[in-house]
Amino acid sequence: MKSETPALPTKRPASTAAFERALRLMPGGVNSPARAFGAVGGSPVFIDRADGAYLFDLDGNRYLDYIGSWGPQILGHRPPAVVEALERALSRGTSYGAPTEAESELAEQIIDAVASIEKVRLVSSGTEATMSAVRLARGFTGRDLIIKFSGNYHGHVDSLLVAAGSSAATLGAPSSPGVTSGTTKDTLVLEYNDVAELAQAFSVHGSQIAGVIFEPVVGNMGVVKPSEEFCQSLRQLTREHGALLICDEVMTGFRVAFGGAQSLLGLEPDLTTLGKIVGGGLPVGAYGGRADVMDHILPVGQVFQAGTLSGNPLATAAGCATLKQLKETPPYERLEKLSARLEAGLRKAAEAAGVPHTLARVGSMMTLFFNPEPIVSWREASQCDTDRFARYFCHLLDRGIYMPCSQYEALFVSAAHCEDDIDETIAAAGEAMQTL
Ligand code: KE4
Repeated sequence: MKSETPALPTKRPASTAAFERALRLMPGGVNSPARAFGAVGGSPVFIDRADGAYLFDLDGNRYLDYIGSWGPQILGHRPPAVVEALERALSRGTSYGAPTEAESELAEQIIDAVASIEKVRLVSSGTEATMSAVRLARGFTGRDLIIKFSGNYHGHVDSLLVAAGSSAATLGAPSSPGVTSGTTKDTLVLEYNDVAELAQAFSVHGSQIAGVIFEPVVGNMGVVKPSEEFCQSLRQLTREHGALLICDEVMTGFRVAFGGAQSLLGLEPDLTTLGKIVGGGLPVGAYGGRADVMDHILPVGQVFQAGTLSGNPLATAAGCATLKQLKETPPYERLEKLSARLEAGLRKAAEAAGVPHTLARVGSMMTLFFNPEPIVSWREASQCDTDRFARYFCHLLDRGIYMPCSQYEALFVSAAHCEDDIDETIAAAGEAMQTL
């Protein structure tokens, strides 16, 4: 139901004061650089609470939320079923360091949803999931080389923090200091969608490649879709050379479809990594895939991975409730309608203002690029007009529309958004475009 149109947010004195305090305590005043507003300027908005499609800051301003916690909140904030599940779990305790049925429940839901996953291990973040999957690929194959792609972000894993996307690209640290050459010598970085380069890499290094990790729909250089030929080559070349194909679905899992991007692409990877939605807004990551590969993980096999809070009772309760709701009342058709409406409106707004742009969307994740070229890899994504993006972002924020604060991120529509919210966003974007 549409609430009253928010008054334009005044300046955000309470957030500004909170940021000044945070700056004295934490690097950049944040616990993840993606939140630092580094690419858009000004002080980050400090959130007091959230509900449905909305965020509310310390100054009481209301924002339509298109970050959704960077993906997890596909149902919107505080969905009743998730809140109730958390309250029930909390009444029984918070963490035991011993197995619980909830972990088996969540594992079963993941295995049921993602056809290529026969066994799964729960961890506490997407980074842990990708780090573990890469270690497993190396342990299973006995090989060292891992291929990743520029602009793909797989969390802050040392060996994968090379030409990384998301906030690493946003803040100019795609290859981070502190990651040694010894760590990254076994990481080959190729261009996304470049089939010839991929084939060349396998012709030269094929017998040393443990695995290829990629985003099956990229969210971390903005949204970039894989070509059909690229997907086919990834699967064929890895299979031919005995390397594992790792689909990093931390963002796309349960987002673009209940079975993830792989279900849309008709792809059967050897391993899949998950996060975000699978925890319903609480810390859950997961990696899973072929049972013969997963059984190389300790204590069955010899590849080590562990975690104090892996499968945490509160986090698994939120994850189980979220996946249960996504399965029983799938929001995907509604998300497609709302997202298509938003896409059409943003395109029209940019065209009306004569702003050079392209827009890429898969389901309820999309990116408006301030670049007229079709974006198929980091080569094009890195040429976007990020200054223009920053002005666009700030204009929308001042009108109560909270977009991801980087050109190299996806926006997310949630099941809590309604047509009026979309139309309000389009109107504000139309205004913003005229000022760019
Ligand atoms: P986390 O460790 O942040 O849970 O997951 C890392 C990760 C792995 N793989 C993919 C495809 C991802 O998108 C991510 C994390 N995504 C970013 C946003 N693009 C998280 C936001 C942040 O870093 O604060």
